[in-house]
Amino acid sequence: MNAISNVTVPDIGDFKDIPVIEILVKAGDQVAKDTPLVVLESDKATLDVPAPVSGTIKELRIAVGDRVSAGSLLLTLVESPGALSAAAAVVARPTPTIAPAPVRPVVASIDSGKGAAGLATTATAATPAALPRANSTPTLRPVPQRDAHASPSIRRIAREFGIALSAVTGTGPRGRIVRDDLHRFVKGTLATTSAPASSDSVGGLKLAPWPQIDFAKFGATTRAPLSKMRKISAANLARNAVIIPHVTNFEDADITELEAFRRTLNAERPAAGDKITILPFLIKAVAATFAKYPEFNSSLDGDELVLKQYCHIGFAADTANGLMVPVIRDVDTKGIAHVASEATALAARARAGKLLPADMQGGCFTVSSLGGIGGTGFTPIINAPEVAILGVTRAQMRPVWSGTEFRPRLVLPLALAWDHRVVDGAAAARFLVHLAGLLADFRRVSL
Ligand code: CAO
Repeated sequence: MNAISNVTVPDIGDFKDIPVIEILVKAGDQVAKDTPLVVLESDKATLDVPAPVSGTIKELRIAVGDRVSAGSLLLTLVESPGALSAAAAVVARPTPTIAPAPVRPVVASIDSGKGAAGLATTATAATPAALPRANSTPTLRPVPQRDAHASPSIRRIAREFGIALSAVTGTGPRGRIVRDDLHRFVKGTLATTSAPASSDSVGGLKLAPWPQIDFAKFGATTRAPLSKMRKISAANLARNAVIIPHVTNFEDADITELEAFRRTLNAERPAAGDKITILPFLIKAVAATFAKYPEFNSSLDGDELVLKQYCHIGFAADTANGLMVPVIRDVDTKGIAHVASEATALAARARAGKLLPADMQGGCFTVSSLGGIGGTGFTPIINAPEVAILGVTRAQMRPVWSGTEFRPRLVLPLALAWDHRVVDGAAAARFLVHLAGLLADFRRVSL
């Protein structure tokens, strides 16, 4: 038969008749030695009463709000025959991890006299490895309340997880932060899918937690898991959107002549397995524009700008698994038909899920074309560490004023999103005007 211990308030010096502000366990919970059981609060400090021995909580003898002094009975506990590690112990409410409480032993406080209990009172309490032995001299060192109102165990968990308590809303008495508040905060932070681990890890920004909504309150819903690909691209896109100061410039390119040329080319090569679309012309025109504005073919690396002597251009491909960006290498050395066949092959492999990591690496710039689908404009997110991206939508015949008359022209809407840390608006406008000029008269690409 295992021994039953009465866990009482240890000798807490001058503190008398102080309230129980939180009970961290319930009957039936298994606790390891030093697991915090009850939190007391005096005028000067918040104090954890840890388990003096490992065991199972039998009966609680106090309630939140009760006032206690040294010797007051808090709960009864059935001692475990063997030592129960903190990791193995099941505590009342699931917490991310609960390490043994840092203990500053006070006095033996269980009637069975088989152990000693202590109070953890400071946010800087010793780690378990550094604890005094159970029979060492009892001490109690209350410290003044910090800005956030929380018990030592809450402070310790917050420290372990790098949670700034000032960011947590306390729902306990007088705004005290209790475990449920920490759980809610961690859940909310994890739910911000954009944040890799915590909101603080995104460039030091303190983002508000993602809204927790019970959608079922508003109507029927179903749930579908995100594909692995979508999760990866979501994290990258969110990082890029948050960190890069994006600006987007717009321009229209008159591609009437280019479209005629494209049709001629396709008519000349009926046996070719792939059709030449506008995409390879866009990719070649970007490569030619790099020659004039090399800062667009660069990447930020700390305080330095890496200017690339190569020209690898990626294009966004819409696949069933989400967006992928295969890269065509050395675009500046390849002809239109070559770029077109590589784009067709890469897009097919992307849709078949057969791209290799190397197919998506080394890009200098991305072209994102929604022209095959429609739309009049959009502002794409830069594919870091590139410094700009071109968004293209559907070309349309429009009446364009020539100076003497309106003429029907095929107009291609372009949007250039660029990183304002690297380039300025004037440079971006020049880049885009030059690009549009090349598309209007493609012969100039070879100049
Ligand atoms: N204006 C008018 N027509 C266009 C056009 C444009 N800007 N772009 C393409 N078209 C036409 C093509 O010429 C083709 O017409 P035909 O069949 O009559 O020849 C048709 O639209 C379909 O083209 P496509 O989309 O299959 O081929 P593409 O080379 O233009 O694009 C690819 C290939 C892989 C870029 C495209 O299929 C794709 O996946 N686009 C989506 C990219 C995306 O999702 N971007 C958003 C990301 S958010 O930044």
